Amino acid sequence: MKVSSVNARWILDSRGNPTVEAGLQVGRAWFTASVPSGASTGTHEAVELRDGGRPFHGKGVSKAVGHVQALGKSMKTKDFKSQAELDAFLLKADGTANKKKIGANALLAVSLAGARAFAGSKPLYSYLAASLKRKPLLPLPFANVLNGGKHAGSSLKIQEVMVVPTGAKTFGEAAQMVAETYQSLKKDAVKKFGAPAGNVGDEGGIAPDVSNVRQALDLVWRAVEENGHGQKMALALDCAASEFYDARTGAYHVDGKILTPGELLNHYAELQSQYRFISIEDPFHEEAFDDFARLRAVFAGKCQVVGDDLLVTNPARIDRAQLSCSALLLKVNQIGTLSESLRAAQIAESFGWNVMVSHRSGETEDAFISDLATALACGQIKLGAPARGERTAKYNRLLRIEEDGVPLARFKLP
Ligand code: 2PG
Ligand code: MG
Repeated sequence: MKVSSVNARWILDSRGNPTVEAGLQVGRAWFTASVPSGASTGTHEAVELRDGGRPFHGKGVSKAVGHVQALGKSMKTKDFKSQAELDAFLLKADGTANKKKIGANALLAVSLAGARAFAGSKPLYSYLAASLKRKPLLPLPFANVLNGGKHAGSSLKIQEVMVVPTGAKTFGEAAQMVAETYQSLKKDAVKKFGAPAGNVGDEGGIAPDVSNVRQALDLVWRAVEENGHGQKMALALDCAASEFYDARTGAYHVDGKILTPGELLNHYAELQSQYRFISIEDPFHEEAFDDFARLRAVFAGKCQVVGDDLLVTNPARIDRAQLSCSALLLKVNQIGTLSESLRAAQIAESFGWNVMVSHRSGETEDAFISDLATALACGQIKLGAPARGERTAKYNRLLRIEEDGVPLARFKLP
């Protein structure tokens, strides 16, 4: 791949903050990609370079954009043979362990645009699947229909209540089940809590002012059943527990209680036996490898334990967590290049874990992750509610991929 020109710009993300978009020109065609941004970020994520100062309340990305332009100059003398070669070039240019020199946001924009350039006129998912020697498979959506934590202004500490259409035969059916559930949920919440309960959080899920996760789960499950989907849908949680952990006392402030790690584990076990959720993400704070491992043992054969802030898509942390998790949450911007993200997935799979590709709470219209999850054939994608353009872009891309005859994954516990 000979790059003849590189450009970069800031664009707005779904929260109204600037983010990086890069474009690579190969021959006459331009290939672009943009970068998402988290709110409940893990301490060990690669550095998202922000300008600081007054513009955009410190969140400007003009330095990162400048770095892409500078990278572009040195890329023009090269002929990249593979994604691995491109990403190795990017990593060398940065040279730091956490990408603080050039910024993971700058590197990722180039890395993802590069993947599109390598794919050329082929659909991105089929190019990526071929390069991974995998048969494409559409992922099951993990749809965050009720937002809490840092993504909402309610009292709910648990960040995400998701529905998973485990019984769907096609992605179209899966998306329909999610959309029907979402509409009922909104109606029910407004009826029960008043009009503001229908307002949505950062990921498009409703954000009623419920004070504990039981109320949230009851509300969501009722909407599932109203549509007759009770046999074909399951629940899932992202606790994002670092956000309600008090490092000073070692306790968790959640669901109106102050709990020790052991009490929190019992709380989760009780909830799981009642609501049968099949996936729980970040149940403890981001350094709690041992508490994760305890929960994983308790939930074996019942519910996957997903590491997000604990793992930050980082091969070294995944290695350390072999007994702590049973699934990896894969976020490309946590690590900063596509090649490292793929390596993270491969390590997770070598442990027998599941892999869930994920969006961020701050997103753009770029649906790269839909192609990535399909190419990895990992079977799971987390993509928010079936509402708001930056979320529906991912659903809609998967609906279009389905027209190529790609089958839908079935849920399997690790
Ligand atoms: C998460 C994500 C995405 P954020 O915690 O899993 O749902 O949120 O992007 O804010 O980290
Ligand atoms: Mg998370």
